[in-house]
Amino acid sequence: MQRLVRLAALAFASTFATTRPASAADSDIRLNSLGYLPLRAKLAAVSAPATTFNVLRDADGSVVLNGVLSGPVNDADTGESVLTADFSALTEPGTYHLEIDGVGRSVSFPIDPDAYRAAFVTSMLGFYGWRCGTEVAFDYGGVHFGYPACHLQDAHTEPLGGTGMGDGQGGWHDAGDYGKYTVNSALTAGVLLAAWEDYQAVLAPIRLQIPETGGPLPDFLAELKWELLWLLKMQYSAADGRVSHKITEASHPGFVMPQADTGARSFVPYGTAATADFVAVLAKASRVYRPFDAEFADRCLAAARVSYDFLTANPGNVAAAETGFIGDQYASTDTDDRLWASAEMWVATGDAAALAAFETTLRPPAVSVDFDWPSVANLGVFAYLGSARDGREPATLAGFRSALVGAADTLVKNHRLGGYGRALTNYYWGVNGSLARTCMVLSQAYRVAPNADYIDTCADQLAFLFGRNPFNRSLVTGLGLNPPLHPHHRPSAADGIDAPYPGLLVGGGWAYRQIDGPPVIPACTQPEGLCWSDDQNNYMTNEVAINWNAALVYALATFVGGGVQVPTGNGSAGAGAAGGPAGSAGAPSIGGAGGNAGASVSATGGAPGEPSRGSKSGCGCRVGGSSAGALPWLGAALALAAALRRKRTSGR
Ligand SMILES: [Ca+2]
Ligand SMILES: [Zn+2]
Repeated sequence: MQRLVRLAALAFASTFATTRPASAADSDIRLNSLGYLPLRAKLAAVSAPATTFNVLRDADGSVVLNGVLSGPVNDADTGESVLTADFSALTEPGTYHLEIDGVGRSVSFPIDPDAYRAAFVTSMLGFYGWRCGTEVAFDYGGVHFGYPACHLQDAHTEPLGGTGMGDGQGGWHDAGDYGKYTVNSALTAGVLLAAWEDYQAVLAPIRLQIPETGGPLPDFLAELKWELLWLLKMQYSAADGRVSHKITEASHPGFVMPQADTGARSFVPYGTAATADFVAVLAKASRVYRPFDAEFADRCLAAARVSYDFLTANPGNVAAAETGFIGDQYASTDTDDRLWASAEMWVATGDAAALAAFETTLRPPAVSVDFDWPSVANLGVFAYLGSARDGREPATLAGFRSALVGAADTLVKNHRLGGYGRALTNYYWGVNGSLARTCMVLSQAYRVAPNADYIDTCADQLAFLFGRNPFNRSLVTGLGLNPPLHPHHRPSAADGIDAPYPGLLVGGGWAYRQIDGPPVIPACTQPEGLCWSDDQNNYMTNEVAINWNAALVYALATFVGGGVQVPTGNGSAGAGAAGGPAGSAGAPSIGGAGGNAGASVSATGGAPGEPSRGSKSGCGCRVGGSSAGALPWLGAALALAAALRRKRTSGR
């Protein structure tokens, strides 16, 4: 009975999946519905008893690989007993599905050297669909989306001590709401700029469905410039480096289209975290845009310098005064933000004082496996490590390199613990974005120590987000198998179109408290890994946000064009892949030594300094490496900030 109900639901919902049709499939076989890259690990989760699996070619029904399921793992996050099918040895491009005696068949999936390009393009379209202050119009899946220019009233300057309106038009809406927040905007743009720095060779020629396509900038940078131009407007003036914390109304509007949201919006006073993030991202932008647009690069760097000078002259943390507005939105103490700013100013200019500020404030290990807007020090470390400049203190440089590799090793270890390959062992608001963001740590670590496990672990985070998860669903609108239909996103709800805006990653499950407001959603009482619902009112698990999408874009960019051309290593899951009659020629040997999927799962987490499994408080972001207590203030700040993030959206 349960099986029939689930199949019926799947058949209904799969009609909305646009990447390819999902044929009849058993929901107990969960895999990356976007497909797999020939050289990367290929794992599926099986949540029903079985012993062996077959991989069949769709075209002729032939068995191309068979293997023994590994496990089971008692997955503490879901309460499920989960087996793993490892078919990494299958590298021949084609369309396939799994069949498992006593369980059924999976959806069909491609093995394709460029399996994630379309998802990358659609995830960038998600940003276009967030644009503010301009007409938005695009087509996706045969549906037209869009709205006329919104929030042209941005914004009142009285909270800054001005009179009347200043120019705060443009940028992207932040999430499911229409606010524009400097701290989150800068983190988002910083991650996207990093994607460009790391993968520009493959991203540069990609055309996006935006008005600027074909112009002087690569489309990726054109979309991002829309946000950077808005950020520049958040600085008080060219002579006053303080940076406004946000533009919002006094409270969130209802579920209306953006052009119908005509309440008074204001610049909210500066905070030093917002000011430092502004410095960091504009210094970074000055480097990235210089080859294409020197005038814009100069403008970014000049603005960054004015605000950096303000910060060095005013070393104390100043929280934005949000009196009269929703309080504590993206509130974050500024230590990590100043670190990021110092690192980027040094990389952009060679400023020795900025380098000294970074090296004397942040000491190794201090690389987090898990970071988001409350904790941007990692971005400073990545900028520091990635620079070609001379002058770094050798022991500090070596220490950060070692810490970065240690953090990546922790992520690899984590992703082998549970049944679904998550590299993080904890849950909190927006953790889907953090799963994708682990790809930044893994990719940076790969540059220091080229270990194929790092790239495979990143790929497995995408697998989770696109179907190798307990829901057997894609968690990104408009993409993959049975994607979310009801995100907490005002335009998706108010536009009268059934399909939601595409390319948006939902926040994901965690043990949320009761959600106030009609209708009340009670606290989730299931295992935490199951606490997501595709419910517009469940903003704690089903909202969308620019910082999560930026992480998704980075993760997908890692594999556009196939990514690094190294084969997956041994021992990724321990499946006893039998020699398939076809498709496995030339594949690296797998299985045997080093199997991990059957390893015992600790319910309490690993060594000090690693995330504790099942943490239910705060962001759960911990400092990686060998010294757990290196930065006690950072953990406290992250927990506090994550708690405030909850406050940010409560009472909607
Ligand atoms: Ca901070
Ligand atoms: Zn708007």
